[in-house]
Amino acid sequence: MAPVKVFGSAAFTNVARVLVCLEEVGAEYEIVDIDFHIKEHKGSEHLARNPFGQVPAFQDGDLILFQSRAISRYVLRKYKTAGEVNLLREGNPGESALVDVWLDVEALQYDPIMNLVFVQHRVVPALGGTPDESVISESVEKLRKVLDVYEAQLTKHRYLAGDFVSLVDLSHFPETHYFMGMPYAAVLDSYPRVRAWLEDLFSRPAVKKVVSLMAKDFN
Ligand SMILES: N[C@@H](CCC(=O)N[C@@H](CS)C(=O)NCC(=O)O)C(=O)O
Repeated sequence: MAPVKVFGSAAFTNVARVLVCLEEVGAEYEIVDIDFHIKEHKGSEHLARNPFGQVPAFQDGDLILFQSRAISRYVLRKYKTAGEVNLLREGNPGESALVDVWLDVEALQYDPIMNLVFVQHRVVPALGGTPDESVISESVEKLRKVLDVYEAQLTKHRYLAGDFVSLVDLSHFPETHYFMGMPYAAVLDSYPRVRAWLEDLFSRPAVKKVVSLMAKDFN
């Protein structure tokens, strides 16, 4: 069977989210780079895969998908029987609902804040601009409020959705990986449970593998 294809390089956080799921389940996959310098992501071939002209896109035979969290769910469902991995907790309606809840928290509360900081700290200077420090400090304040909630949840449970690792935890790693390399990462020191959770997350072989792919692509 031909390996599934992921369109977009690992350095993009939304691509890395899909890759870590593929690594967790041990699926064979091929990364197809999309050249942003020549605006390949806005070309008709890529728009047929992702009508918003973004990465990732994903192909499994005739099936084409976009939206990293939807692709991640597909990957985890498709390969669920291949091993012990049960990162969606399907089969247990309560646990899988908690995975949905906390995945929404990641997508709607955590990720937008992290993305604002990333854009100001890394993207704006790379494009020759000056980061807007007020956007960064407002974002870090908002992040503290989210981390207060995470710290409370991780005091009750080992992982965000409960006492089981899930897509929720994995989904946090790409933006957090970049954030941890920034000066603002010191904010995490006020949250010992969050720190311990991140240590656990970043010790996973699948996460380590994708971190190495991200570093290769970023330079
Ligand atoms: N919600 C989408 C977001 C995808 C997204 O924002 N991708 C970025 C790269 S991480 C992108 O392609 N940006 C280029 C653009 O928006 O033109 C997902 O989860 O896949």
